[in-house]
Amino acid sequence: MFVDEARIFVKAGDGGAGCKSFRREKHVPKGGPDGGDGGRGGNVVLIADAAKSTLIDYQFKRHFKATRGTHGKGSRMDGAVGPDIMLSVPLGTVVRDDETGRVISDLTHHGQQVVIARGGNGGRGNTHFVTPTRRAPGFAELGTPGDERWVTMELKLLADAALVGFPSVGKSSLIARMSAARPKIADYPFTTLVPNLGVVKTGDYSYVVADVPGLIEGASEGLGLGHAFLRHIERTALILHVVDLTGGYDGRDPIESIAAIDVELGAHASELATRPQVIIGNKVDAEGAREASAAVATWAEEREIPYFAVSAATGEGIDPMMRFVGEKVHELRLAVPRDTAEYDAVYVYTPPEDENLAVTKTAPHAYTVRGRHIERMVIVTEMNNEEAVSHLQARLRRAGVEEALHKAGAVDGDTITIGWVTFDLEAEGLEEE
Ligand SMILES: Nc1nc2c(ncn2[C@@H]2O[C@H](COP(=O)(O)OP(=O)(O)OP(=O)(O)O)[C@@H](O)[C@H]2O)c(=O)[nH]1
Ligand SMILES: [Mg+2]
Repeated sequence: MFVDEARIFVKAGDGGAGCKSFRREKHVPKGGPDGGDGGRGGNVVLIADAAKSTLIDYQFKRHFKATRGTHGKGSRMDGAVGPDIMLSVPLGTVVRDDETGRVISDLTHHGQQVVIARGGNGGRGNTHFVTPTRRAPGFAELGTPGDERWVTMELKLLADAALVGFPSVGKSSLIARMSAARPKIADYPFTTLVPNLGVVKTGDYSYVVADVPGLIEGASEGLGLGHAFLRHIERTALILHVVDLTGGYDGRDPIESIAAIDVELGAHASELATRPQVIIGNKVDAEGAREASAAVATWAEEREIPYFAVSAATGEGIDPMMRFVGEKVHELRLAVPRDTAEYDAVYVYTPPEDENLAVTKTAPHAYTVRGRHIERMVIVTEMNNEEAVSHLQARLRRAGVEEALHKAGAVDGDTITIGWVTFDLEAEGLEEE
């Protein structure tokens, strides 16, 4: 089966720590706070690149780690941001979060970007914690760690048009005529076992054509090579429906053949039944083919389906057909209601389950608090700094953590775990253990 797959581990850079520092001036023993912020860690970003055609780059090197942000310094000097790692992938790459199986993104447009691991935030310097009662904050925040995860990437064929039809009608011969692709061609059915892609250049346009293995009746139920190949047609805007004007390997009437293939397409997915088609009558050079072609032409005209009689063997009729397909593909591309903003904006993956505040009882008198923003408050706190810890307690209270704990049944003296820190629940708030 033609599935190009890769599984990689990505780790974004950690955020740098904020700085705790005070201005030094002549005659002023302790000036105001002036600690700069830590820099953000580098993201790991996937970028769709039309020049790439496989995921082969990710078969060998499978670990990608972005650099951390640097720490803030005194005199309000912020730390440097860690550079992003850009991983280019071919168009048609579908990325999944390994842990949940959730699709993170389907990269279909050149230049489209997805942040698959976010760099950690830089901690805020002590200048941020000034209040009327705390003129000289003796703490700053630590940075947060960058995301890390395994992702699976799968390349799903992405072509503008697919050559579809019974075996041996000449699909591979046609792609060889139309492009630089050189697939195997032979006079027995199922010569082609994996799809071939070819780039066609004609007139003002160029487009990608797929030569898909032959379909047979029952393909939509899995017969022959069935679903595997029908799946590839799902993603093409135009179907080049190839019919053998000589009747082909089973001597069938061309019009019956067209109808039989249409039944399979429609049975596989209803949207395939209405997908724009161009009918290509191939082998017009062969004996008796011109009469058959005239009949198909009339049939197609009645249904307002474009029809071209061609010969992959002699090249007859190929050029006008290629030009027509180029124009049609162009028209279809323009017709796609494309929210370009969707592709211009960089999508940042955030697993939704990370976001909400949730309390779970893990043992008698033991509770765990989850939720990205809550864990983050704890992560950025220097636990050996009393002032920082009391600031954390106030934040947790404001975020509703104590209320949620009491609702879940926690009582004073119970053990509470948030991130990697354990507290005791006390009347006056969470006390570090
Ligand atoms: N006379 C004639 N024969 C052709 C033409 N095009 C293809 N053939 C022959 O038809 C046979 C099948 O061609 P392929 O291109 O392998 O057909 P296919 O549709 O790719 O077949 P599968 O991969 O098995 O589905 C070969 O023997 C070709 O030489 C044509 O225009 N005229
Ligand atoms: Mg073939």
